[in-house]
Amino acid sequence: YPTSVQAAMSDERFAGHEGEDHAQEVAAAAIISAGSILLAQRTYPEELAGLWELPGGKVHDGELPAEALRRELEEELGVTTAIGPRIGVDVDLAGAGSDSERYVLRAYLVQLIAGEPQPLEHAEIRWFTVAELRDADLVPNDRVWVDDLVRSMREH
Ligand code: DCM
Repeated sequence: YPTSVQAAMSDERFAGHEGEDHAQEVAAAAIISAGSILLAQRTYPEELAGLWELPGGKVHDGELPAEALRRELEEELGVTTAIGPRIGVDVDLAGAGSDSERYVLRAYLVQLIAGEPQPLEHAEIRWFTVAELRDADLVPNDRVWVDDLVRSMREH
């Protein structure tokens, strides 16, 4: 390679593309209304079936996270939504894919614009109060967000 390209290849920004920066995103929705949050009960895989989650899914190639989340909520709940700011920390998903790809799970505050939420791909959906959220059987990844969600629920 020419010297200029070699310099670029040894640059830490270049090296970064093969490491930390490469995680695929899973986007999840914190739908909060009248002090309650809408959670969905998973049907798969076996170890997560019956547990409650913030609905959402994988961001496809070429999609922005907000676009992906709007699509997933249309598919899963049959609703039109507006995606707001991030809430809570990034969660590393070890081996969420069938490949060796790394995934990071991120939550967003989401507003319902139109439609009545339905469990199109979940066993059940239900509105949880703060007390019910604290008591809920959440998927392990989502448990880290509970305090942030409660704070936001108390503001709504
Ligand atoms: N996931 C999660 N919490 C959420 C949404 C998803 O832990 N609120 C995880 C479950 C899967 C991965 O993200 O490992 C992809 O989700 P799905 O199987 O729903 O596409």
